[in-house]
Amino acid sequence: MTFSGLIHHPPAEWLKLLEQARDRGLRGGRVLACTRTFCTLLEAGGQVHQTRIPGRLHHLARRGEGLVPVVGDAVLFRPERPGREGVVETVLPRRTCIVRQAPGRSGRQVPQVICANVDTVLVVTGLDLDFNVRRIERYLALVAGSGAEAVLVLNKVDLCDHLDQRLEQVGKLGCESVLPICAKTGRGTDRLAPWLTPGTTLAMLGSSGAGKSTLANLLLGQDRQQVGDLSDTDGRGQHTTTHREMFRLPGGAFLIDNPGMREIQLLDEATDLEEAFADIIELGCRCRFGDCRHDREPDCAVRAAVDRGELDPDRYRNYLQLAREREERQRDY
Ligand SMILES: Nc1nc2c(ncn2[C@@H]2O[C@H](COP(=O)(O)OP(=O)(O)OP(=O)(O)O)[C@@H](O)[C@H]2O)c(=O)[nH]1
Ligand SMILES: [Mg+2]
Ligand SMILES: [Zn+2]
Repeated sequence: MTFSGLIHHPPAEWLKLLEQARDRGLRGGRVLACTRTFCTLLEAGGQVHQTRIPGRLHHLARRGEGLVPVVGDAVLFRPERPGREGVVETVLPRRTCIVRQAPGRSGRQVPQVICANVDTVLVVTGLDLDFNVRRIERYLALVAGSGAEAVLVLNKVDLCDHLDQRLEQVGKLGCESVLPICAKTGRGTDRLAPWLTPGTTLAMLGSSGAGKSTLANLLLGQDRQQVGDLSDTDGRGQHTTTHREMFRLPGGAFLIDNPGMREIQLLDEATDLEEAFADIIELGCRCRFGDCRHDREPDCAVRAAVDRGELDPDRYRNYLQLAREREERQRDY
């Protein structure tokens, strides 16, 4: 068995490792769902295996010598036999990973990989009260640091009377693909087709209530994921989806539905400011000081661009805020 159908163009390294492990009775699979100790795997032939994650993997990971599986990972595993459970042996090197901040043992926020080997992240935002340009910008920065491509999905067009204005607002964020859709009826979702080729992996990120699971059900063609009911709440603080899970879509692409994220979890080490704010970095080359922070330094080309009206002041402020937060975190470590 290879990884065929499980991922688009499996890296040569994976195939080599699988080949070497075959003599030891190991096989390759992808993680559909997992807890700390158990993992549901999909094998190339379509077989699903329930496997144990041995303590050894956690030990090794703590020493920085290995990985503990997350959804989307490719692994080598020993299949179950009568009277014996299947076991995950190794996690194969990750092509990309999506990282968020999570409270660590000390209570301090630490980076945590939430899913791996994702080709495209759908940043899902509702065009209702959920809409917040600064938050979208943070999601895009998080994706920029992950190695995956970002597609901005503006959901609930049916509830929006001023789409043009919204499109103009997000137009300044530099995301190439912006898709207004209605996940409830499917309107506009055919434009997702180019990202749904067989073997590609998509993950959805966005606040609770943005409509991620509604979109997952639509793409799956069936109601697999429970959808939230916002009618009797203000739509905040309630997570309908509590587990992360990867689904195989009818066309052969994979889709990871995530629980909604809290704001704080967006600020993370992997956030790639340089990539997300490429326009500001470029302007910064013309500042008087090479290490200009674009704050109060004299002859700052970035501030000059804001003054001339060439750079959106909100975008500039958000950049300063994120850069400051990153600096503080780096001081903490
Ligand atoms: N009007 C309208 N409502 C929608 C649309 N898409 C989703 N909804 C509604 O929004 C609510 C939340 O949808 P979910 O799919 O559960 O949201 P979610 O992003 O999965 O939320 P969490 O699982 O909590 O992270 C539900 O009541 C959906 O019916 C849409 O396109 N238009
Ligand atoms: Mg959900
Ligand atoms: Zn400057």
